[in-house]
Amino acid sequence: MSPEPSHNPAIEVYGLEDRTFPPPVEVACDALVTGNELHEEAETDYEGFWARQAGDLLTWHREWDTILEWDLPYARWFVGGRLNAAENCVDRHVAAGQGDKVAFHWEGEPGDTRTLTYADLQIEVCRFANVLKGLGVTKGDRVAIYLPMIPELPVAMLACARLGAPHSVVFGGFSSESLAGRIDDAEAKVLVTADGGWRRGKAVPLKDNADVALATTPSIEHVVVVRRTGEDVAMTEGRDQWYHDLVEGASADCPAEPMDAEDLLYLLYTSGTTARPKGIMHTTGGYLTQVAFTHKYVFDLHAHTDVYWCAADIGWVTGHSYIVYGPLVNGATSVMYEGSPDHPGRDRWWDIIERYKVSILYTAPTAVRTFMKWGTAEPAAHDLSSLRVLGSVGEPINPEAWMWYRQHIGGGTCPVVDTWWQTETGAIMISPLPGATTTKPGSATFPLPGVAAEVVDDAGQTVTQGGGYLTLTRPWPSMLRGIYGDPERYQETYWSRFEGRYFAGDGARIDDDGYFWLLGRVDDVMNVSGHRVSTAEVESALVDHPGVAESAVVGAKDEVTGQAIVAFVTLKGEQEASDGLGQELRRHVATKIGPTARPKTVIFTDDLPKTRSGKIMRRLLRDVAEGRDLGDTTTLADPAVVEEIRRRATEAPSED
Ligand code: 7RM
Repeated sequence: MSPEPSHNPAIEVYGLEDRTFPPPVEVACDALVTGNELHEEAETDYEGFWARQAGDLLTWHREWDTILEWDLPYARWFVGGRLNAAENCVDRHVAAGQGDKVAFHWEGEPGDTRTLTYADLQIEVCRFANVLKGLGVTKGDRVAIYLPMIPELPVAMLACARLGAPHSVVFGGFSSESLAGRIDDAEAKVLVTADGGWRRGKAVPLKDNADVALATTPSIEHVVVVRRTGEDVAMTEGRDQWYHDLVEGASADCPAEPMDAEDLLYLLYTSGTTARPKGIMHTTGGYLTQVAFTHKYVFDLHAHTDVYWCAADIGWVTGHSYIVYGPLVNGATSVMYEGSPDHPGRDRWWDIIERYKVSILYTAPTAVRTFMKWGTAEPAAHDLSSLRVLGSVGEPINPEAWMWYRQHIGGGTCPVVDTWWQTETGAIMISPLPGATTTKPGSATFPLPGVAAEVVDDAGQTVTQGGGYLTLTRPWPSMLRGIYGDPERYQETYWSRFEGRYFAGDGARIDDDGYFWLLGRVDDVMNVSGHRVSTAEVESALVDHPGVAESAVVGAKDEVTGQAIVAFVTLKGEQEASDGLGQELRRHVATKIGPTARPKTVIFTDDLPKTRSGKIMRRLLRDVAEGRDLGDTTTLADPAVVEEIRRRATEAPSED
């Protein structure tokens, strides 16, 4: 345990992780970046640095006049420049002779497959763009997309981009109510959906859900329905049409609309502290520049040889930036998979990696921890030697999961890049570069070239060592341009807590070597007898115990200490919950971190409630914990608790 901090820090941090992993020779010898050159170039002139990336990575119809106009909190990048996103993702690769190159190796959950080359993609995108045009969609109109992970999803997004019609993709796991709210906020004119999608062998009834939503969405004039599952669906005369019928007669020739660099590319809704979700706005030139830059350098992309797989859903920003726009701008070959990781068996991912020889895998800590729970036999039974870089995103990745990922998926040699970013940042902001950065398990390491991040204390003073609030001190090309229809909320949410800084809502720590350690949302920081302890750190200590698969830690109101630490714990398959084990876990945390961080109560449960994007629903757990009489010891696997978690999780709105 490190000594108590001497001043009054925003977040106290005790845990120390001293393992380090320099870039492996096999990666470094051929890596795009092996030293500090990009960071140095960017620090000398960061606007010029981004302009060079914009010029190198994208094709422009007209060059920009000004790199950046910054009038806090409003940024305009590459002002006066004109380009089209679909053209950058598709046409220019075909024109450069790459038409036969595979853009997507797509695999459906039932095992059906489709291969889309860049030439195929061009035809599909143009045809569907003409379909949309025929339905009256013109530049500036919003199009809502509610599809499963099938090729028509990226095709529909790119068709919108081709016409300059911003898309609003709504994750297929969202309810009718969420869909309706998002359609109404954006006043979308057209909805693109499907009869359904496959998930764990079952057909998810997307069209049925959409029909419920459509009862309260007056702006929708047309609905286009992709046939995926073949289930019977109701088609409303005059409003609903089949995708395949429309596309059949459509021309494959559709000129791309030259867009202003600052024209809206898409809206993506993300939930905030209030019930009303925020329509995060992303524009064209800056967004594409930074997603292409980060996709190329963070994953050390060798576009001619790599097979890249981001296993997120396109309904989240990770899918927008790192399944669709980043990889396609870079002309990469990707895998895209429709379904769940345990269908038909728990080795589905490893089977996919082996068959397509995936070399770069990008996923979330929650997936890694699920695989840990399932054991090492499944990945060990497959040849995963094609992998060379592993990425993580979405939550803090605890050192044990990081080590497991590197060892059992990465064969003990692949660099792990822990990438910190948000829907609002549009692209990765803090991450190692696999050929250049010495990593530490659980640390996202350093801000990327061109990115300026600082940790500050409650008063907004810079913290150079220790814990505090993570802020961004300069505009960046892929930053959100606002919240759709609500400029005040934009200013208030992101730019008011610390003057002149963007506040991300996350806590972070900087260690003695200047490494950044993300500590999760500051709303998740607990206050125990005046000590501000991060939930992420206690969770990490718990998962470090060999019996623990996953944990979620919350601060519950406590008369004596203000808040008391309550740990919800799921155990690995072979472990039995017992009072003794509960005590052992409490001791384990006290030893790893310090007595302040010792959980008051440990509650064993089979499952943790998670959002659709895999983030733990701590607010819900806090309610469960606060509704109970917490003894000073552990609570055993209490069926009532488990029941309550389940009930509340089902009742909770299906927001992210
Ligand atoms: C990409 C994405 C954003 C929030 C963010 C953090 C958390 C994301 C990491 C992380 C620690 C990471 N967008 N987060 N990545 N925390 N380490 N590498 O997830 O808008 O859905 O969520 O996710 O709290 O603010 S998001």
